[in-house]
Amino acid sequence: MDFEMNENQLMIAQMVRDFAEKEIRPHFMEWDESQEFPVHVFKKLGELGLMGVFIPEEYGGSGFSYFEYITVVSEIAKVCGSIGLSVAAHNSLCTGHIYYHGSEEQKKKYLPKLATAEWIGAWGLTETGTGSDAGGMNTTAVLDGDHWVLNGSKNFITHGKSGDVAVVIARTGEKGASNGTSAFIIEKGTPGFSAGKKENKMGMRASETCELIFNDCRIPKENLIGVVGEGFKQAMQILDGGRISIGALSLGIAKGAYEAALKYSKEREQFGQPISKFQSIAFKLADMATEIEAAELLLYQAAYLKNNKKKMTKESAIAKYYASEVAVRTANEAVQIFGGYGYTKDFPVEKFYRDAKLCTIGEGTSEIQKIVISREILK
Ligand code: COS
Repeated sequence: MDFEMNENQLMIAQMVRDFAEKEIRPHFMEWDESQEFPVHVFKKLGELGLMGVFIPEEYGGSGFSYFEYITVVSEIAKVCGSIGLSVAAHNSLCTGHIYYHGSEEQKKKYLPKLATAEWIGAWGLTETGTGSDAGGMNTTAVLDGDHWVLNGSKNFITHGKSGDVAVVIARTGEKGASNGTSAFIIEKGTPGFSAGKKENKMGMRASETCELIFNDCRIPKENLIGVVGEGFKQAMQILDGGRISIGALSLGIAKGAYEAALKYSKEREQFGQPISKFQSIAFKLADMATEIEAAELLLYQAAYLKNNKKKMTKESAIAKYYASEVAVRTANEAVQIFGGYGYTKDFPVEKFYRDAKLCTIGEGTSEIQKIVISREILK
């Protein structure tokens, strides 16, 4: 395996860095404070082809591999985790679900709009009572003539309010049965479909998280994705890929925190010398650098398998589990290196610290990743 970034990745990394410096860095704290979801930023990212990173050009996307996808998400997250999270959720979940499991008609109808960010996508699996136990969902979809009728609600949905279209998994069969759920496409404005409470979060505050409510929501029969009963398995496959992007998000946050701490440690003087000269600080930096490089290699391993259409359930879970825990550890040590200043909002590390925590929870907690990994090992 080639460990160098390919030419495309180098070009994309530079493009994303330039974009993030100009369009994100000047505003990210303001969006964080006010919990504003800056839709206009995603429209611009769409113009750059970053909202349909792995969607083929024939459907309006960039047609890149997962290597480029890791570059996009991690470079954005080095500046702002919230924007990185929304890019990851839009690409992997809603857009990815329609691309990997939708019919040709559905792909032609929705992907060009999603890949260009004309439409923002949401994806609904989780419910109030079913987070880790995703298969136990209570939202139902019942066939009535030419329509499916949905009732229930989905929780913690990225772009739940601002999303123009959502892919939603609902119960169509027996509760607990692995073939008891199906996936549907639901457009904003459909009668009976609305957004509920917006969450007030610790971190990732500029990435909108909202409830979806279905009240006798009737959608055309053809909005079913794939066949009846496939919803849970489709969702698991989508999460296999999505976990690579959350790993990339974690990697970006860890790199952002590490780079800030490295720079500060060389500038900040105590006892007559830069604090980087003290072994206690230098060793923290050594640990951070080691773990970041290990996380990156794990991510590229999972991406390599995904690019080659090989099963990567275990590898993506390992990469996501490790990278997200590294993000939390690295951000924690970065705050420590900044000392009192790290605890203020004048420096970026407190935000990396708050944002990083989501990565060990979203798209499957670290504990769920360990279930996935151990089941794969013990099969
Ligand atoms: N790819 C394809 N199929 C998969 C799969 C995968 N990665 N993982 C599971 N399946 C299949 C299984 O093979 C099984 O099929 P059969 O019944 O035909 O044998 C079926 O799905 C049920 O799988 P399993 O028995 O493992 O389901 P569990 O209810 O035990 O759940 C976990 C498994 C815990 C792994 C799953 O519920 C999960 O990932 N939970 C976390 C959800 C999550 O990440 N939510 C965050 C969303 S934020 S966007």
